[in-house]
Amino acid sequence: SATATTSPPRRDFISVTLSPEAGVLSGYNNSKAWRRRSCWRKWKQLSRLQRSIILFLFAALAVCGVISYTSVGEPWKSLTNKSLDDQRTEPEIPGLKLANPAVLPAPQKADANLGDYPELSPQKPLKLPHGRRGPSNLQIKPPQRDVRLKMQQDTSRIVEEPVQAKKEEKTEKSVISWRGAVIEPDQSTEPPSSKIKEPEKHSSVEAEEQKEPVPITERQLAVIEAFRHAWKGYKEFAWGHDELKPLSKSYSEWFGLGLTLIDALDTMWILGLKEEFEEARKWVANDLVFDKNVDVNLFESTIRILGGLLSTYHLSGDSLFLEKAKDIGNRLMPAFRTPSKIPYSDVNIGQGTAHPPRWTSDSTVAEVTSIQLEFRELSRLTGDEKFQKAVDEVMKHVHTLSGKNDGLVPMFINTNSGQFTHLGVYTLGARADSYYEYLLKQWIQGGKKENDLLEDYMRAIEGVKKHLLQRSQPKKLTFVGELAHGHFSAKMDHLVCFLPGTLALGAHNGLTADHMKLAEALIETCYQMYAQVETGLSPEIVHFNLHAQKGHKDVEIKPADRHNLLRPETVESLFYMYRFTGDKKYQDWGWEILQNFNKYTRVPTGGYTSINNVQNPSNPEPRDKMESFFLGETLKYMFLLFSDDIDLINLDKFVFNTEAHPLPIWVAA
Ligand code: DMJ
Repeated sequence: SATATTSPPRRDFISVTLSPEAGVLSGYNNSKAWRRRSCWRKWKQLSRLQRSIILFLFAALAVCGVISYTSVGEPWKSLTNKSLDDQRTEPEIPGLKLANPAVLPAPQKADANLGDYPELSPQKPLKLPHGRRGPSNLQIKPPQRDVRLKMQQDTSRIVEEPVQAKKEEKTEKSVISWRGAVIEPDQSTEPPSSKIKEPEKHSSVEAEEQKEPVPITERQLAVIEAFRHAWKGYKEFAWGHDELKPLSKSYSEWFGLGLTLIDALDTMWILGLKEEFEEARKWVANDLVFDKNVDVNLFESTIRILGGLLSTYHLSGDSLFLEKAKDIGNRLMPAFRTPSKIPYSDVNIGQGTAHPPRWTSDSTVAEVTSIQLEFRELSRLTGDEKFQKAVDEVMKHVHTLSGKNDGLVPMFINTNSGQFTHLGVYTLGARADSYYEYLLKQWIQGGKKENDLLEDYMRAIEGVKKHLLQRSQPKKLTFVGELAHGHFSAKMDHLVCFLPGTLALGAHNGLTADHMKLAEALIETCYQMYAQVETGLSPEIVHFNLHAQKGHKDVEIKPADRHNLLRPETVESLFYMYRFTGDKKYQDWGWEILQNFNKYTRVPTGGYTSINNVQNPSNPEPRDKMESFFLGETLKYMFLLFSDDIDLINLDKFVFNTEAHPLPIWVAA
């Protein structure tokens, strides 16, 4: 530019003079006065521009300082508050440690597991959910939540904290809601490849509170009525005992531990029966004592008592139930003291001794492999690894055993040798059923990272397809038979009707769409096991006709098998099928079943009874016993089946144990 040629630009610069003499001459004179004088002199030697630049730099630094304080300060503040909070919420239960994070396996993405399984492919889109809804349907308004919970819910990140008893107590009021509808945000997991849309994430509690409640349906009200009727009988004639005998207006004992009451706790919570729940809670607090010289079956007491207490703890946030769960969990541990670590079937919970049945040293395969969800959860909650270690060891051992047939397991396992016994007989019914169910459910519980479980499950379903599936005549119903030493038998236990629900759950969690197809076929069969019978109630066991014969239905019933114990499996599967497809026919089928229970098993003075003859509507021969699973499972699944609220025990947050007690799915990152 012209200016540049006529008048050379003045170069302003800041010079910093490092004077070696200064130190030497003054003997490293570092006195404050000297430094002040020398700085001042230096400052005065600077040009005005140099001084302005320095002042500007200082001003800029000051502004940056203020900005960074406000943005960094808040998180620090909340971090500090959080740690104080944590300190305040140390567990109160004596001996109850904080959950050891090591117990919770590190989460892993679902698809990370799929690599090993070429046949695993994401499920094809199913029908979109029926009645999508936002909020939980709170029949009874939950108590006001506290501020801390609000803050947790405000965060969009979902983090699972180890549950701490005192923390639960502190937040008890805020977490408690009726019908299990308020689920702590930290109990959520990574969404599976679900075709049902995830509930919308709300950024504030206010938004959540504004969500429209899902109205309770007429059919749900009918279930509540049925439950109340059953409870009336139990309360009047069997309070605190194991099972109601509704005809003789008395009770029977199995373990003497109030089995029906404990099994029914979370059902009451889910149905919103507040008064009944409070009364039962009082019994648990004051009268439930495990220090008793009594033999209990490890499996039955785990799924009903330990499972029932754990799920009630999760739904209610009441640490009483965790204390009791811990007590019974510890008392069951002697069962694992065997040469093979395969547990004995029976434990004396007062004496701390365990033994196999009198006639054998074998245990039932389904029993030793269907206690894992409960013991693993107990470890997670207490921080005591011993529970999980014991049951994981069983699974690892069974995983490696020979004697399987394309993933199908025999029915017995020896507690000394650890080997399968009575080889060659394969069923999905009694003694093997829930082995298959728990393979999938443990995999889901643990965040879908335990590949051995998934592998065993996938193999087993392939084994079912290869060896046990057949079609009946005349309706060509797909059913699961049994294999005995190479011979196929067209016999199917009602117990097998858990399978369609389990298959659907697997498909919902990203397993192959074939499983859903099979589930659809099998649930139709299970429904026909009711529909083709005179009372509209299924017998315990059916035999399917493989060849068409004039005047014969698909289903044949042998005299010894025509009883009905009020079992849940078909209703359970109907619930899963409705949740995942939204097809109303499943609700209609369940409704028919409920009506037939009311017609043939309801005892006017209170309670329901199992019956001896489903083929005789004029005299179904009441057996005078109401099994605890009628309240624990059958009516619970009915209520959930008739609900249009996917948040009423959200299947992406909870996994049901084999006694229908929902336990949280551990968080996947
Ligand atoms: C229940 O105790 C459980 O569902 C178990 O897995 C099988 N038997 C009964 C119900 O039929």
